[in-house]
Amino acid sequence: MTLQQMIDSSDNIVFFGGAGVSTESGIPDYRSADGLYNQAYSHPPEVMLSRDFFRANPSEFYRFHRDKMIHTEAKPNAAHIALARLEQAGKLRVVITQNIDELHQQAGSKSVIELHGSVYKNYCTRCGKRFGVEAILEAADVPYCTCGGVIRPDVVLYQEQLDDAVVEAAEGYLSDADMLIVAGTSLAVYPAANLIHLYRGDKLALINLSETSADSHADLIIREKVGEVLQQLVL
Ligand code: CNA
Repeated sequence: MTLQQMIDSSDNIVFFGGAGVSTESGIPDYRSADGLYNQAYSHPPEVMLSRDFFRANPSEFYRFHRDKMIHTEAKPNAAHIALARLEQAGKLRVVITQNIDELHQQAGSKSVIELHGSVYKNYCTRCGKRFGVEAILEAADVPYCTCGGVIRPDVVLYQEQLDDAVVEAAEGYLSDADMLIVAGTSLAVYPAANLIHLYRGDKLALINLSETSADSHADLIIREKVGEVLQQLVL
């Protein structure tokens, strides 16, 4: 079956994506050749974006976070737009994303599960007050709340657990799906990557430029750019 045929015969599709969905919007992923793992930093991203590092070196954490994780100029690309259309057409139930950039919502997707949170949501670690991304961008160094507490992004840092309710919602969609599209993710970050194994159907389409650990489970593998692939779909 082609991707088009799989989609034509489905009406309960789940899309599971990662940083590769946003590279065509100009946001680097982690593990591609020009991804963040291959740029010179004092530590790899999983150290800089860990809870211990945030607590010990908040200033350095925020330098990296502002520089590499916040992309307010980025616009949704063909992949985000095609997925929003698939949802409007009644075919796609949910986008489950590891991304923290809100580009799916910007493209018009209503049903989005953010496994790792969003850089646009932030809160005070002392009083809980909520802040937008401006509080982070406008601060010269570590952003502080008026109560004196450090503000942190509402993203799941390395060494932190995913939110139970968020995971349960993703699990429900994946176990019910009649088709699963996995795209733009190396499937190297756990526990998120394990979730796709809850899908039990026979239409698992994998769109990824490089190999993943789920290739042997896939019913269809497309090694092309996800935006270019999805924009060719006829809905
Ligand atoms: P990753 O490990 O960097 O893997 C990305 C995968 O996408 C690689 O296998 C690439 O080959 C592939 N890829 C890159 N561009 C494309 C493309 N145009 N079409 C198809 N495939 C492509 O990223 P994961 O998402 O798997 O890792 C999970 C981390 C990365 C999550 O915790 C994210 O929060 C984090 N992250 C998010 C963003 C973002 O929000 N845009 C950016 C960078 C990292």
